[in-house]
Amino acid sequence: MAEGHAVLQAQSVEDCIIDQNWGHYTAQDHATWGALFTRQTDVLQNRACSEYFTGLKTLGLSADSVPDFEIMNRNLRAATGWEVVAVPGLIPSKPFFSMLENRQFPAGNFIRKPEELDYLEEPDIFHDVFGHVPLLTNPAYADYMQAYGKAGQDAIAHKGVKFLARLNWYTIEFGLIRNGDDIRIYGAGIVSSYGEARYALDDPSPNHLQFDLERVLRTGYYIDDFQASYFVIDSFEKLFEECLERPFVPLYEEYKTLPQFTPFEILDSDRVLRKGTGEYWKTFPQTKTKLK
Ligand code: HBI
Ligand code: FE
Repeated sequence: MAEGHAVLQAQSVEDCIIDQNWGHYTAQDHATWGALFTRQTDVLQNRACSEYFTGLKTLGLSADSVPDFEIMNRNLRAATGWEVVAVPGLIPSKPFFSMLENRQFPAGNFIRKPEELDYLEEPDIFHDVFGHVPLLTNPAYADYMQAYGKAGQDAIAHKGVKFLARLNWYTIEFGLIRNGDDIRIYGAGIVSSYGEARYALDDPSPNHLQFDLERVLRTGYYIDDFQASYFVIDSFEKLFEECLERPFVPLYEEYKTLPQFTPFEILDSDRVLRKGTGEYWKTFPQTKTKLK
């Protein structure tokens, strides 16, 4: 997800894409991938949604080494026509959204250092590929991501990127989904985080609220700490119907004039699936960033 600072300034898609050059990864890089992969697949047991594990298998990812996009893309293209392309890091929103609209997912080409195992500012290949790509094998989620890219172009034209970034944050990055009677993780930011994968479901502190498009578009977020509230969708099909089968632009105009919400509050209009204790944010209000 984009909240880093070193954004490449290239505006065209071609100028953002680089060769992955799989041969450049060192033994340490492969070992870091393996350590993260092993730890995360273990902590995600009974926490990540079944669609995620299906995607991991379809892609053929393993702890053995950093994935080679050439090989991984054969499976991904066959599943939903998506492909992963390598980028040096965060890229401007315009080429980013264009890529998504063309079923191209930009993945950071670098992997974190062993001392950064638990948190890093900028999305690396582990966050992008382990976190985001498995669900791109799911047809409904793949459609959602492409429609999100398309909506991004309109958002740039109508100064609505702030709202769309919230939809990205509370679904693609930190979304929860029903799996039968259980609530499971699908957001890449949680899937790729050892701490948040446990906190989001096991810790009594966060609220679990039924996803609602207007509520999400009007709810800010902090980029540098765990969420105070998570939004739960019923399915990727329903997420797509609820969000992207209607024009967004009028919503931006309307919501700009209305009060925005914080992730701490619960509104009378909220469908509360689990009211949290809020304990985490009482004792650890460590956010150094402003509400987005
Ligand atoms: N660049 N590489 C990369 N990855 C992202 O997730 C990303 C980005 N640039 C912009 C961006 N995300 C945001 O503008 C959107 O998520 C709103
Ligand atoms: Fe991300």
